[in-house]
Amino acid sequence: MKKLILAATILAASLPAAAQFQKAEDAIKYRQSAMTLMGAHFGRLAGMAQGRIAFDAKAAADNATVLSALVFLPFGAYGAGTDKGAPTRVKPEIWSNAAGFKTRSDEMQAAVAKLDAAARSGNLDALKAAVGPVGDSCKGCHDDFRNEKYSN
Ligand code: ASC
Repeated sequence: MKKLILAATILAASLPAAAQFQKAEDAIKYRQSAMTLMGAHFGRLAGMAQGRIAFDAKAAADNATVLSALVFLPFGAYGAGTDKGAPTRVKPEIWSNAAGFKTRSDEMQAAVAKLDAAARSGNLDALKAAVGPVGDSCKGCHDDFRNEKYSN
C-alpha cells in the first residue's frame, strides 16, 4: 500500500500540468474533486483529534495514508486558463503570485507528512498536535487564494 501510494504521489507530483487536461472544465472538476476528498479524509482525522469521532488508530493511519497522496493532486490542475470554464473560487493571485501559492502548497504538504507520521504512531496526543497545523495551512491558503463565492 505504501509503495503504491508513493508511486502515485511521485507520478502526480511530476505530471505536466498544462498537458494533463483536455479542457479547463476538466481541470477545475479534478482539483475540486481532490479538495473534496482531502476535506473528507482530513475531516475524519480532525474529528478524532477533537473527540467528535471515536479514536481508532487503524482508521487514523489509513485516512492519513490516503490524505498523504491526495495532497499532491490539486496542484497539477491550475494550468493557465483554468480560471474559467466551470464555477470556481480561484483568485487571480494563484497565477500572479505563483511563488506564494507554491509556498502554501509546500507548507500544507509538509504539515500533512507530519500528520501522517503522527497517525502512524498510534498516539492520540501526537495526532492532536499534528492536526492543528494542517487546518491552519488549509485556512491560510484559502484566505489568500480562494474567493468566498464561485465565479458563475
Ligand atoms: C477541512 C476543509 C477545509 C479545512 C479548513 C481548515 O476539512 O474542508 O477547508 O479543513 O476548514 O481550517
